[in-house]
Amino acid sequence: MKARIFLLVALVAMFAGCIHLPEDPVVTNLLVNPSFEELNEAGWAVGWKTDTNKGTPEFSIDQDVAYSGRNSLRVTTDPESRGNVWQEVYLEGGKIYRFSVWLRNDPGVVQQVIVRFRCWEDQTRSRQIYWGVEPSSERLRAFLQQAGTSQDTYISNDLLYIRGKWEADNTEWKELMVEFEVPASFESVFLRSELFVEYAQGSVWFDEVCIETVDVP
Ligand SMILES: [Ca+2]
Repeated sequence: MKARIFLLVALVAMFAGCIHLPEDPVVTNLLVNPSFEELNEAGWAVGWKTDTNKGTPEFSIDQDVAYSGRNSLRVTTDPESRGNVWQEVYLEGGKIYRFSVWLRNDPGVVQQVIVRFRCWEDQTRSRQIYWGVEPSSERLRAFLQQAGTSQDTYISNDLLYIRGKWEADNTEWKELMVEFEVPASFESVFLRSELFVEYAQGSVWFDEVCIETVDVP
């Protein structure tokens, strides 16, 4: 009997040990409120900010449309309007990151959906850090070759962009994604990810935005 109890205790201890193995794969999203589920008293998503670049874009949380959870972010514009919703995070040097977002748009309209990435040395934004495609100690390196045909990934004026490439209906959820490397020459950098909708007639919904580290091969 004692031996059985000992065996049982040993098995429980082993099992408990397995549960807490540190190498369990866990996706750690650096963004706050990435699925737009947490709302403030005004009904806006905690952690996200907006910029109106031109005209009168409308920003709201849609509690009837979602890729995951119950809510999504909705941006409604017209051909004269341009705006973006953004959030900032610190990234560590010597690591590769993946940004991804799910989106869909109104049927019957041509959409202009863009994600722009801007980076600074720190939160004071005293020195901007630019993007390139070659390994460099002074620039973030973007990996522009992406699987799938529903996006263009490019660098313009030293900034990184992903653009939805479709021009017809996109009532199904699609994913935009890009990976990039922060060189080890930086201890850390401060990144702003901006979800743009510009000069489109209608609405675009965003959900499940993610910035996570990718294992270096
Ligand atoms: Ca959601």
